[in-house]
Amino acid sequence: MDYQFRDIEKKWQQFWAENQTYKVDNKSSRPKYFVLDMFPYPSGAGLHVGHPLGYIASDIFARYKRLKGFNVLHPMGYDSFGLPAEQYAIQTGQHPAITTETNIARYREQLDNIGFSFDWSREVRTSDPSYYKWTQWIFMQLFNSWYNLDSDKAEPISALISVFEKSGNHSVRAVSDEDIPYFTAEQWSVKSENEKQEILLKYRLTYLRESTVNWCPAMGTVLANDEVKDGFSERGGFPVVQKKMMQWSMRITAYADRLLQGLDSIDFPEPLKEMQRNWIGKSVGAMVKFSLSPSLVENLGDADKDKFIEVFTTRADTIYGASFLVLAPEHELVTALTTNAQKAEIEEYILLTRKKSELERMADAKAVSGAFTGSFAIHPLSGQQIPVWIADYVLAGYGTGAVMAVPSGDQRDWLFATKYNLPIVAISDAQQNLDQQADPTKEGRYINSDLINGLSYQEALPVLINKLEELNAGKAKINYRMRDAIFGRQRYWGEPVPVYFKDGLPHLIQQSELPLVLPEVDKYLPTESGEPPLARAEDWRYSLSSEQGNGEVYEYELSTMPGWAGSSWYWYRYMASPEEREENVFAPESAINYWKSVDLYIGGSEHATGHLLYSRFWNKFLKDLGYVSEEEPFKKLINQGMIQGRSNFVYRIKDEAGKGTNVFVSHGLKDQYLTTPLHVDVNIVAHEILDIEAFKKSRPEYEQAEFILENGKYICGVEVEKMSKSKFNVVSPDDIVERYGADTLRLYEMFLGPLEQSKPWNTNGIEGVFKFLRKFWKLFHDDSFNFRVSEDEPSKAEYKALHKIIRKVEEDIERFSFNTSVSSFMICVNELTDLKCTKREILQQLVVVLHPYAPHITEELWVLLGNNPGTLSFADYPEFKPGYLVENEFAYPVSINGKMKMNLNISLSSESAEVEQLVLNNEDVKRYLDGKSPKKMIFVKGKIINLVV
Ligand code: ANZ
Repeated sequence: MDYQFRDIEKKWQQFWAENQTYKVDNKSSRPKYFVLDMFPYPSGAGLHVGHPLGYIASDIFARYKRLKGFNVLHPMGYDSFGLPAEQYAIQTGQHPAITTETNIARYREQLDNIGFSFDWSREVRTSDPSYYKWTQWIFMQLFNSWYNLDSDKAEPISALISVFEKSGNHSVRAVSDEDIPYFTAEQWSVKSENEKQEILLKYRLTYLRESTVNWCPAMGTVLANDEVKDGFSERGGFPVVQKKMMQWSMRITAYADRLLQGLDSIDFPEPLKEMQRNWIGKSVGAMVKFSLSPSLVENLGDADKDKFIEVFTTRADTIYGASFLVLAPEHELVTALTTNAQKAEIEEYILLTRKKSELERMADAKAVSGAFTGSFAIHPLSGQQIPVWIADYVLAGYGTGAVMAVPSGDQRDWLFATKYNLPIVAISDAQQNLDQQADPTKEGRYINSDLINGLSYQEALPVLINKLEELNAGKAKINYRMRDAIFGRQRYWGEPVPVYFKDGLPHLIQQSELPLVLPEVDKYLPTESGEPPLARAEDWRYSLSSEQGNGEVYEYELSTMPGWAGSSWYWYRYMASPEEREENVFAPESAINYWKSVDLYIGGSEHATGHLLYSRFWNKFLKDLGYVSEEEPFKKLINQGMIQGRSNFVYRIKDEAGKGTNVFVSHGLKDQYLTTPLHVDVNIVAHEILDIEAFKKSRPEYEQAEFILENGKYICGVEVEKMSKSKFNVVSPDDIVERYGADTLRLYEMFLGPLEQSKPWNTNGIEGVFKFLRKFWKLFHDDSFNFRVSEDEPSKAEYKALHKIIRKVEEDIERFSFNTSVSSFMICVNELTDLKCTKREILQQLVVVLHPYAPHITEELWVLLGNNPGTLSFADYPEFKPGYLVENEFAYPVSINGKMKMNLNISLSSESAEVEQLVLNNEDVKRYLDGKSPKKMIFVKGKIINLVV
């Protein structure tokens, strides 16, 4: 039979499902290997051909590893909490769980059609209570932990309480809030329970904090920075403002250094590591205190009297050039420092700042602006009074939210000083001309103070820091750009936070009460008073059990966890077999001990700093508590490129008034007219030629359309853009599978180019790949498509073709170079076709080599070859034998007196004497020599033979 891909693919997909072929065991004599894909959010649009690119690559790798004798865990699941299902719920009233369920069913069908070797028995859904029970459990562990800088790890909060009871908090070195007063053991012991809880909250790894957030009033929620674009929400385009709110936060900053160090031990793409390093943004500098001018202090209220302005600087060496201070407009001292005369100006500036996002504030480096508070501070070394300004280029959340401005050293400070006519002080002898800012200190020698005069940058820095420490006016300090991560959204479709409030303080529910299940609500919107949707749920309250209290009732937390919660640990959930799932996922003897970490992770680069940092953070935390064994969750990561859409255009002619007519001109002639390009559905264009009849039928208004053709055809324009519904360039994998089969789709997606590269989808070459599979099938069949193979011993050439591909595919897969294998398969099948190879010895091994790429056709042929019953998924990858590739004969060019006469095939193992015999006895050589006997023979092995007559 000819290649019947539809029947074959259906048959094998069914076989794998019925036999649970890819269900993996947590006990095996084989070495383990964990191949993970970034799990999808099941959106309503289904998969397009870009989505499976990474999944195909990881599936090839997983199948290959099985053939290489590994016990392979290759699971799939759904990141199923998220905004789109909730937006849809708001519009239609349909419960997001139902939308999610429908979308998952559609995803599953699409994934099944492509023949992935997933162990579906381990599927996860982050929105499932049995799953988010453990997300909530991790939240509880974080709440119950603090970060001890002495041991450099997270420890139980109970250990911290013991320290407080014994010796107060003087000796505690923790990553915590900064405003914790010192107390002794006695002081601790007399604190009320609530006072104690308040203090502990400042140490916990998840804690409540007032933070500035992107608040979208129309959506009633806080948005992440990457969900905001130019002051509007990315989804929906609603205005976004900055607002202060009490929020759950995660103390990821405690792990900043370990997140940096860990990068050196993992195999991630270098650009991605660099993005993480920048995101973490470690900077080594100093904190410097500027006290407030005495005249000002008199006017301050009691609470502010002992205050000073603290700045963070990486360039303490430039301190003698600090000629003014700049505070972020949100800085807590701004109100106190503003004089009556300056009040109006400052308030207006603060309002202006509120409309800008942080990104805009950083981007506006050239157009600096600000306002004077009217107050002065005192330079800690020179004792001079310097003015205090506010400006939006200073960010509230970084460092201390205040800078010492050094116009002679810093570009923005220089622009600011120039604009507002503030003093610019040279700090090094290299700075003669201060018309513009120039880095002064790298080569020059310092001036301005006996303390550092004549010193270089390297010499001055420690001297200044020592001096500041001595005066108690500063100290060395390492700062990180990274902030603690906000961990809450005023949304419905997310994990409830397992917390209730008593006297305004958060308390955890009992572990045995997990999961805290998401309640039903009448609408998915915030309440009229602006509370999150959970406030609508009836009886969303916690009652203490009888052992804990006497039935008092408390309010639950109303926000839910952010999108990244469920994905920050999901790979551990896959490690548990379905039988183990009821047990504690993180129990010491759990499957985590066996699988340990992910060996290969494939996914998109858009998760470089979000998901991949949060996951590394939670992993390190779980390691600290002894729940997991590895410091890093993912050993190796590959970012697959994006498959872009290839859009097609038609050109509608405009009339003189600029209105569109119903006449369309072909691409090559369009410049002769005034036209508007319109996207046209790529599915009615083949090789850039428009299917005119299909176009006319596509919309009623096109029914009467007229066309100006070139050479009788309408040629469309082409452009590469993001694949999206609105651009009519979406290609669904279902259509490709229906037309050519999954094996062709798999090979073709790999054939498109290197995995890591982005590339446009283009079906022009897909026929070639399909033909290749038919030709491969034909190798096993005679002209009437009867299956036949011969048991004869293969020829050397046949062996050579086989072993070339065995080696090539092995090398390619190990290097994740999947596209190069596909072209090698084509060459191999062409060679074997030319050789008319029908030998089982060759073809059976070739089937195994091709299997990871084209699993269905190879399974079918494996059975036809008589390997019954079963699957070749666990066969052995053929052993490469270099002997077959050694060229053991060489066509020596034979020259007589330097003139090339002919070629002679002689074994490469033959030595001079033997070669001489062969040459002199050769009939052709004899004829050339014409009876003469050569004086000598020059012989270079593997190169030439020259006879000197
Ligand atoms: C004086 C100075 C002189 C500075 C000089 C730089 C150059 P990184 O490396 O990114 O940590 N800075 C501090 N806090 C800031 C904030 N909240 N918003 C905006 N800028 C802030 O940069 C640290 C430097 O950025 C600090 O060192 C401070 O300016 C500024 F020739 O202090 B520098």
